Amino acid sequence: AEYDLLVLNGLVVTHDNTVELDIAVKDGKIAKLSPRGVLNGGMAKKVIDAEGGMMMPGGVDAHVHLDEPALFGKGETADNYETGTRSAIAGGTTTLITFAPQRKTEPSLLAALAATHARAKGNCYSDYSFHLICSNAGPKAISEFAALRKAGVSSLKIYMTYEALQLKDSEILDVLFEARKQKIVTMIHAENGAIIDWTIKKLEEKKLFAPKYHVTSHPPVAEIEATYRAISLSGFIDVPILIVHVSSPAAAKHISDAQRKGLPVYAETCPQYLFLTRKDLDKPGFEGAKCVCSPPPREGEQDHEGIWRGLEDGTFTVLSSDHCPFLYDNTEIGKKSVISSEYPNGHFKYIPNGCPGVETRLSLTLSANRLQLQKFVEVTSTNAAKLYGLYPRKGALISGESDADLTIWYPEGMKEFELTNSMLHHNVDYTPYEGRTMKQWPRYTVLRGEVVWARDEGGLIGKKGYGEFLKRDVSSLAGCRSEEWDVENF
Ligand code: DUC
Ligand code: ZN
Ligand code: ZN
Ligand code: ZN
Repeated sequence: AEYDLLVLNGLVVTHDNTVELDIAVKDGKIAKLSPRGVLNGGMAKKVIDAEGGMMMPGGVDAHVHLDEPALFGKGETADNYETGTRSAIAGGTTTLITFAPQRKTEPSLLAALAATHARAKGNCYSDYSFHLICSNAGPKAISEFAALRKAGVSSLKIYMTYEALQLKDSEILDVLFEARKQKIVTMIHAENGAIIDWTIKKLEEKKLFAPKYHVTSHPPVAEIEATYRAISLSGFIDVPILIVHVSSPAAAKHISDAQRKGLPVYAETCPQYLFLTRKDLDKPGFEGAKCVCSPPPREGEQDHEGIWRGLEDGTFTVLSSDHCPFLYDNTEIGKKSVISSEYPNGHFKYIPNGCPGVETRLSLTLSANRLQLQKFVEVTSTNAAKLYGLYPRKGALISGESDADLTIWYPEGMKEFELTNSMLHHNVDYTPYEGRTMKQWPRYTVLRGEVVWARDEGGLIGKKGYGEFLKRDVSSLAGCRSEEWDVENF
């Protein structure tokens, strides 16, 4: 046969177009996009009839934690590379960029990269790539940025909070200065660690320990101040940054102001900041622990509205999951470790920070029916590929250039259903979105021409180990404003 796969009768939606086309796939690549009637079933080994459903470039989730140690206490994330990438493809996401964590006691970033490769290799259902988490920004780490680029890593994450990870402002400048030279995008967790620690002490003095006080202990000002400081430091060096997991509309305002001034400041938000609020943490007993993440869900609808607007108006470049899964009912790190005779209902500060969401990111957002479809593709796939140097191999459907990664949705009129954790493919004992009404779910996921998810025909049919490591190039979105930077000029 001329082609390996044809997908017929679908509505192709990319970040810049919505058009009825048929798709032909050959050797794992998009070979042709044709008007109806040109391609026919006889021309390929396999045919999918999309029956009018939307076909989009496979989801790219650029913020996922797999097989990582917890940030405080004992234990690690519930998902490893096998279960996390399995969950991704069942939710329509074909590429993950996960984190390779460097510990403070480990001076080398390359060592952290090698260790992460060993955890991922042969275990992945989806394609994958890594951001390095830099928590020890000493001379050794800084000297390795050039080698990271050669190894296909063009982004780093740094933290302004958490004792185990936090960098001082001078260390942040060291990172940004070398990132500028090596054309690396720096992702920043922008929360003021001192404000958080101080607030935790005040809550403890009043014996307020319930899960909902996690929200109180991470006030908007911690996020707003750190966001403005991160923008200031990156503006000083003139280097692109991305503020990760923005939850506060007031922090988003600092970001859009910086963008209006022409600074290369990018931002990310996540479904938890569109769908969860403090109320989700304010439940009887320990239940609220299921929605503890940092930054926390904010107060209410007006916050959600501000974040949706930021997606619509381009303040947010990407919508990632920040999938950071921990078991609820677990003795090492979950409920049983947090509840004690001293804290019979637990203590919020010992709850690991993070929610699962790699599988629900696309469906929840699409089901909300709020974003224009092309904008949805842009923020859930295309922009992540562009920002992190994977475009147009990923995030696009360009013949001869893009991998044949597709998320194919049900045609109009799919029966709504209630989400339950038992439907999901992660290794977590809950979803924060239990019981939500879903209006869509991927019917098929295709990765490099192979059908890896067919909801009505076997479900998960991809193979562990099929996922490949993706070497990334420089960002095609983000760059410095001027070629030269000299400390004398500032
Ligand atoms: N930061 C993340 O990126 N994920 C989960 C917890 C956190 O603080
Ligand atoms: Zn973070
Ligand atoms: Zn809402
Ligand atoms: Zn994260």
